[in-house]
Amino acid sequence: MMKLTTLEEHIIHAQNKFPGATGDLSQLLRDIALAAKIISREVNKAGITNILGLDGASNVHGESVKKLDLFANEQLQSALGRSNITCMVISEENEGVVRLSDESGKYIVYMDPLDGSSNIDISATIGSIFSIYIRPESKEPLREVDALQPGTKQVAAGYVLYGSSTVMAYTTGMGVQLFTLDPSIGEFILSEEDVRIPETGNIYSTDEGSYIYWDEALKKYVKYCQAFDTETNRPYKARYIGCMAADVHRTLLEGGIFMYPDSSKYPNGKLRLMYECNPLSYIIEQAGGVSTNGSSRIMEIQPKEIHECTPIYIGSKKNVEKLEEFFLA
Ligand code: AFP
Repeated sequence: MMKLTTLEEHIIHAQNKFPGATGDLSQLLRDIALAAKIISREVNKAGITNILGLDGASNVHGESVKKLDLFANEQLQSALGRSNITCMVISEENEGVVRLSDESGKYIVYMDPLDGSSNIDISATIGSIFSIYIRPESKEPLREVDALQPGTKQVAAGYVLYGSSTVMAYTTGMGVQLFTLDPSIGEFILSEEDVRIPETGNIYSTDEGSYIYWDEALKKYVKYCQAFDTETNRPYKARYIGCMAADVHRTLLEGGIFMYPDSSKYPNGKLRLMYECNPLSYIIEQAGGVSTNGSSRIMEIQPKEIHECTPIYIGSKKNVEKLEEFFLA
């Protein structure tokens, strides 16, 4: 019989490779996984329990908030508050930072509790994204600025997708591990270890309906993707789910490129640096891919504010390099 490895076992095994490890990060990942299981359960019964739909409020970006967003936000925050190892949480759903009761906790966690919320009403894939930093050593009380660290300082990051199955991918800087939730036993089971993104792929993913707002270089690159060329397997396919975590997950497994550019509509891009772009960049880089804002590596951007936006081009090395040629031309 095939031996199954649970997420818990995998985390403990990884921790054992570091004799001095306190186990705090492992506990944090387990807490996130627990919240993910509860969110997954709720997502699956959302249609039946009438949890779908607007609750009438707006989030800090003026976007309408749905009940599942609030539920996911609460579940993740309460899971992170369980073990007194997280001092501060920054969530897409909260305007300011959320200080947890034990401010001596070692970790700062960014999260997008429910990415792709416009997919809720159509029962399409949504996700949760997380990114973990160490609180800087200081005798000063905890400040918001302590959370403004570049993505290169992440100690762990990952996402959970609630799709045709629930999957969780995470990295602690030692490759990307992928798990699938078996709902009958309530366990995330290892489905792929050390996932590698294909070096090149034939899928491009972007909101092409916004073409009119784009720079010329990007327009030309997309025309390149659509041109016929047997040697480079073009024309590429276009795929766009409208949930970055899901689009990046497909890119991770099948290769290609995901793009959310700056444009005349969104001069700084629309996706959030700290809880969308950095964690997904960490995953993609750990799998051998590339992530840039068009001129710099996403993970090297020094953040100025917790909710800031950035353009992003992320995916297979060769695809992103080709796009960069168009930007440099
Ligand atoms: P929400 O989490 O607020 O629904 O936003 C999802 C998202 O940030 C990202 O996951 C998608 O890729 C992107 O927005 C979709 O944006 P467009 O609707 O502008 O294509």
